[in-house]
Amino acid sequence: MLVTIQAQPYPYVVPDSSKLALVIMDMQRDFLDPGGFGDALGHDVSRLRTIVPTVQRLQQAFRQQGLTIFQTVEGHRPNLADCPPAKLQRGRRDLTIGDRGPMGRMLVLGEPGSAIIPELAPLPQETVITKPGKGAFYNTHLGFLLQTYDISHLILAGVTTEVCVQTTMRDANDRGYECLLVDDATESYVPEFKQATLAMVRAQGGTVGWTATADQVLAGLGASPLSTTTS
Ligand code: TIU
Repeated sequence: MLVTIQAQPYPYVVPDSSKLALVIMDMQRDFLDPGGFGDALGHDVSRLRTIVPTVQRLQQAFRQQGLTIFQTVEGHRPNLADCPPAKLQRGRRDLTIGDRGPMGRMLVLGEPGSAIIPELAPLPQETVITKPGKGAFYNTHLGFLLQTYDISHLILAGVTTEVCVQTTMRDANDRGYECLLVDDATESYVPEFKQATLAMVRAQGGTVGWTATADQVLAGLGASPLSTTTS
């Protein structure tokens, strides 16, 4: 099915919906819940919760149409062998990666804080990419899986807009993927960083890709913009 989404800076056209994937980034407790990594960085994590219903609507629409969904989680092995010292030492806070907080060791895979929030829990057949960096391609299988499934168009959602989402979108763009960032399904701890990222993405005729609202994406998919979720 041809998909046309009324996006900025101009319509986003997907030749066939089978080539499209939704990439939901890092909606994990470490970033969204009090006591996690985002909190330890000194942020008000409640800001990020506001997008959950919108991300759920996208997730539900992709599921209903049988389209591909990837989720990502930022986290490291328990021995932190995949966490470069430069990343470990960054932040200069009391608590850092690997330290024990109320949700277990921060940004360590398998700990409670590394879990995707229950509202967006993946189905068993959906792929979760664990990643040691900010971008979803670095040291992961994402590129391999996108090639395997012949995906060329990525719809991005999740957190944080200017860190993991933007890094991934720029990297995907350089790799030849056509990327659209859903502006009300991504959020930042710093509102102006989100707005700046959206503006940068669509500047220069879409130098990194497109932006659109979730309603515009759902309308393009032929899904009801008003569809709600029961979970
Ligand atoms: N997922 C993601 O964006 N990781 C971060 O570390 N974000 C910050 O905003 N620090």
